[in-house]
Amino acid sequence: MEPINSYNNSFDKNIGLSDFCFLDKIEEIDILSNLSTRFNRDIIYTYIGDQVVSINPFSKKPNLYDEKLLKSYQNMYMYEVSPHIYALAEDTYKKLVLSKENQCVIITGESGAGKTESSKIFLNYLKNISNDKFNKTENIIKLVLESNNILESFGNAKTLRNDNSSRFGKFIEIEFDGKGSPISGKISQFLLEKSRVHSRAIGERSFHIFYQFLTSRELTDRHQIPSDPSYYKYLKDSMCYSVSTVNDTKDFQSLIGSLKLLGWSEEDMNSIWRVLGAILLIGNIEFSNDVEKNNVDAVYVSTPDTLKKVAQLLQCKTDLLEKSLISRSLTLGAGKRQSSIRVLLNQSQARETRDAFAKVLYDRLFSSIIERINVTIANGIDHKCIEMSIGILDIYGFEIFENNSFEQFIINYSNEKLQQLFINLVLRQEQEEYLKEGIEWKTIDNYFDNTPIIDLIEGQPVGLIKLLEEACLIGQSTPELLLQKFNQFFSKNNYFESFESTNNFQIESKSFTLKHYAGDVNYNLEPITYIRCIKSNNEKRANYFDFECVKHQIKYLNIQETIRVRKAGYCHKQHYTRFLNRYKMLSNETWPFWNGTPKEGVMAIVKASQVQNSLMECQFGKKKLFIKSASTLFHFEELRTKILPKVVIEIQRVWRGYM
Ligand code: AD9
Ligand code: MG
Repeated sequence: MEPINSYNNSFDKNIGLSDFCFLDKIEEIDILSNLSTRFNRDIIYTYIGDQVVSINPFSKKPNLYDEKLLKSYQNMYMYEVSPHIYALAEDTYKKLVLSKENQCVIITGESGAGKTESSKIFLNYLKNISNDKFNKTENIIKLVLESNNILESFGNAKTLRNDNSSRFGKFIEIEFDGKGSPISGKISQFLLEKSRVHSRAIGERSFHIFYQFLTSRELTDRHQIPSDPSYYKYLKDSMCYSVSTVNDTKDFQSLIGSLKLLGWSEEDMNSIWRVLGAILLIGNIEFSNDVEKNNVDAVYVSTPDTLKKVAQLLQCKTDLLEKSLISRSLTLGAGKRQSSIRVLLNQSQARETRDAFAKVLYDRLFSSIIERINVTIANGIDHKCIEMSIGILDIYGFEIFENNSFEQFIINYSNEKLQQLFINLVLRQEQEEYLKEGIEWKTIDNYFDNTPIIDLIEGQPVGLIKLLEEACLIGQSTPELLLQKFNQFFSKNNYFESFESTNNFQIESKSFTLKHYAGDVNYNLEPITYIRCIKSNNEKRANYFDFECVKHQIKYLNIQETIRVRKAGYCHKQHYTRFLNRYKMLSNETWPFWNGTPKEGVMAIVKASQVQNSLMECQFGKKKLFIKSASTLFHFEELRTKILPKVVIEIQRVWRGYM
């Protein structure tokens, strides 16, 4: 492990450099070599200025997170300590308290890179510092971490890429009062992959909760449903029931503990189990053609016992449930002439309705659980007491499977948007600001810009989403027609390619490929502050650094260009007036009163503070001061902390003189 205070710019061949910005050459090989040197020494974190790059070791490193180490990050600055998510969490908290402005941490990386684990490590740090500072035993962050446990049971699943893959995006906000004490929290969820309830790739599982629930014989007996997962069609189809790295029995006990801690009673929990049991059994409902009634297309439920059991679990009438599965209502006319009729469904329509029903039930269950968690962690706090917040965004990572459907399209589109935000904030706007402020700067523009692919997806009036939306509204569209439309508009687009193929079973398949920033993905049209996380290998092998796999991620995450901008750029910028107000006591010229321009005042402060290498470290823009390294920023902060008691005494003396 790296010594805690090993943040320095001298190269140590054993542990590499703690900040990529210290690299002399920023070629891909230099980045990879630094990363692998550190990885082989069990050092998984490296800075790029104020960003943390984390590389997933796929093995537990308890020493890296023990309490003693955690405590050693408290009250330290990022530049004083070895790279860690704890350092970023401490820095984020410090910035929150100092600036009284909301902070946000965005965690990116592909599926299985370690985003969710990083978000928990970050929260764990905040939990501990707020415990120490505010002496609260049951603090709000502890409740948020418990809630996370619940959300992972209901929202995570084993995929081919990650045994505990988040199948939804979440934004966690910890809300603070003016003193920096966490008093409340909020969780927002996006894009739950609800189709996982009825279908998924072979070798993957549905959401963890189904398998966890079935481990409890007591509960399955109580609700009189089979406990064998293979009984349920929805679980059977993907042929995977257990995962070597997951202990469903233990996880279920831990889930019950979290539910109780967050205030769920036995009765509340029973309603969850009833809905879960119903969803599983809905998948076993089958339909037959109603030949007797001479209507060959119309269907009836051919598994009446299952239907009855589902109705019993959902506490609804069996005949109404059947009616809603085998028919749909159609509204005709408008205004006073409006009337509705029931249209009977054929077999495939009834099956689609059944699966949609299971999907919606699960989605509502998930949303209702989050709503309830939010009530608990809102802590009954009056909104007026909330002055600032730290937000942590953890969405599911970029995915490329053999079979990619609508879900992957949406997941990858979200990741493109995040990548665009990163490019805009860190690479584009940062450089534009230097130029606007008249700072000497040589533009770095050879980064991977993903604007063309985003334009292709969300373009107006024609983009893939727009055309997809139109096809859904028309209702009569087919994969063939949709692909024709896509081709009509995008056949010459460099980021789009379409395919029509026939497989061994003579089934024609329609698909298209998008050239995403993270790689090419073939989508099937047929129905079937950053913390940058890197996966060390694709096989989830412990402590194994796969050069090609890491190299690919370094490229598309724009790590090389980020280092260039961060290394040559400025870690901090502040409006002159704000800087002057905060640090005016550092110069006799500006303290206690300053009559010149804010820019001249700031120049006087910088001069009086004897910043080392001040010509390099501080650049004076038109409206703002630009500071090159974190250590210089903290130099001002340390001087201020030292001088502040004297200033307070002086103010008191002047005050007494007036009285
Ligand atoms: V996904 O987009 O939700 O599919 P994540 O969230 O990026 O993905 P996750 O945090 O779930 O990945 O990490 C995947 C697995 O890698 C975890 O279950 C751990 O077994 C392993 N992991 C991740 N980070 C660490 C770490 N810092 N130390 C040890 C880790 N193991
Ligand atoms: Mg995750």
